[in-house]
Amino acid sequence: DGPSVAIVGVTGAVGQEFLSVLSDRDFPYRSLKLLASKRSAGKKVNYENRDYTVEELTESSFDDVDIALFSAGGSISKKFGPIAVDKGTIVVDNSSAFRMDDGIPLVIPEVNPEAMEGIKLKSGKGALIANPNCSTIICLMAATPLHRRAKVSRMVVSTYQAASGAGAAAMEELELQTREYAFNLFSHNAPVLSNGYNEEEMKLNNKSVKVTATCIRVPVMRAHAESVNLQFETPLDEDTAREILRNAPGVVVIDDRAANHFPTPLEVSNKDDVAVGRIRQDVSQDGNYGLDIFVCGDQIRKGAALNAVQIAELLL
Ligand code: 11C
Repeated sequence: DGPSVAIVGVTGAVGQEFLSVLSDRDFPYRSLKLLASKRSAGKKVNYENRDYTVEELTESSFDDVDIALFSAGGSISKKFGPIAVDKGTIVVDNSSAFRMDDGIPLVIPEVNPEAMEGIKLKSGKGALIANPNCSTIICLMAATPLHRRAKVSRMVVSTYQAASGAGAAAMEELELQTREYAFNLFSHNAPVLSNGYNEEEMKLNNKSVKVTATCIRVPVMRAHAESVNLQFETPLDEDTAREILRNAPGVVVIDDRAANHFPTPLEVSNKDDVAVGRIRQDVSQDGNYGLDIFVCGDQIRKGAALNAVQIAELLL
């Protein structure tokens, strides 16, 4: 009969995608609660042939909720995440609110499912699990299988990010202002910090691998693209890397040099898999210690909703 599930922020771009992904993957649930701000409360939603009314998120929303998928922004997560946990709910949070907190697992199921050890449904104990930033998920889906073989010591990442990362309103704006956007791109809208990097670029940072990133917003609807330069501790040639990526779960290789066919944001939009191509030896590095790859992934799906639902599936 499955767990009782709540979606917090159901009217947003990721909230809506939670519903599609749960349905596509036949996620078993006993009951479903759709939560949003007061403004959206009362809206009717038909989902899997049942009528639901969106309810206002309040402190008593989590009585009898086993799993809550949150995507309503960091401040809502900070306030209501701990309230839900106190009620015994397992929260999968898509915001940046808890990602850097010690003791809160930050999980990509293909990368580190073991981080969730000890978190159990129906144990009576609530828990928080953080969903990583979308650019990070998409990058690591490709970089981790290579890291397992040859240990990445440094990464240079340049992103080309879709409007969806800035929410449903930004997607609408892109649609309305296509002429303006179509001939332009701009530095990511996240605040710029005193070191000159913006917050999105710093989110790609990690203690064990040196990372420098430049994040750019491009006039694309819902899939991010990333150029990633990898430096390895032990040699890795491009044919081996291609083979490793062909066998990596959640990854497809599109790397047809003869046809000049490589990953594009449009090709991965609404798809679950992250696509990798342009796999080549970095000629600026001696030996086989460097590779360049180009990665594309649907921002709302693997970058947000799908990853969160996969985390929830690990609990079943
Ligand atoms: C973007 N990656 O494309 C952001 C959106 O840390 O989860 C998601 C922000 C985050 O703008």
